[in-house]
Amino acid sequence: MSPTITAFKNSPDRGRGLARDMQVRWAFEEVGQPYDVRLVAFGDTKSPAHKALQPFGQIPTYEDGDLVLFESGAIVLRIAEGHPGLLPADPDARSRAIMWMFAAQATLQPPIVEFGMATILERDKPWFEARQPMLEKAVRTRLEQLSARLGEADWLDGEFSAGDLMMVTVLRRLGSSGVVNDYPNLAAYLARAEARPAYQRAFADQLKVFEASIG
Ligand code: GTB
Repeated sequence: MSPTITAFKNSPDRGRGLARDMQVRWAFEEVGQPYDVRLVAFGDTKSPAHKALQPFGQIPTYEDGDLVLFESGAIVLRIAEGHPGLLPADPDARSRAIMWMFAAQATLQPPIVEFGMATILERDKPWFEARQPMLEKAVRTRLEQLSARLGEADWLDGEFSAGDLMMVTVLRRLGSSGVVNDYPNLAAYLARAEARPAYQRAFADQLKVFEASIG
C-alpha cells in the first residue's frame, strides 16, 4: 500500500504550490514513490478525526501502515531516509543536508512567513506602513546571508538534497513580493529547482486538485 497524505480540497493558494503538501508531493516525486492523497476541506482540518492525525488541525499529514506523521519537514525526512535520491550516503554530508532542512524551517521561514502574512492580513492596519520595512529588512538579511553562502553553486551542499527542497519551498513564499529577484543567484536557484521534472509533476498534481475544486 502506498502512503497517504492529506492536502486541501480547495487550497487558499489557488494551486500555486504554496500549501505545505507541496514539499511532500515533491519529495515523493523525487524518489519515485507512489502516494495517495486524501483531500480535506479547510474547515474539516479541525475535526476530531483530523486532529487525531494532526493535533494542530493542519495539513499535511502522512499515514503509512501504523505510522502517522505530521510536520512537512518530518514527513520529507521520512521519505528521504526511506529512498535514495534526497540525502547523501556519506554520513557527514547527510547531516549537512538535514541541517539545511532545519535552516529552511527554523531560520528562513519565520521572517518570510511574517512578512507575507502582514502583507496579506495587515494592509489596512494603522501600524502597517511603519512595520513593513522592518519585516522586509529581516527577510533581506536572511536572503543576503543565504545568497552569500550559495555563491555560484547550483545547490546548497553538493548534489540537490532534501535541504534544497525545503529551502526552495520556503523561498517560494516570497514569490509575489519580487524580493528574491534582488538576489540573482537565489532567483536562479529557485528557477533551477522549479525546472526539475519531479517539481513540475508535484506542482501539476496539486494544481489539478484546485482546478477540480472550482469546477
Ligand atoms: N509546521 C507545519 C508543517 O510544516 O507541516 C505547518 C502546516 C501548515 O501551516 N498547514 C497549513 C494549514 O493547514 C496549510 S499550509 N493551515 C490551516 C490552519 O492552520 O488552520 C500553509 C499555507 C496556507 C496557505 C498559503 N497560501 O494561501 O498561500 C500558503 C501556505
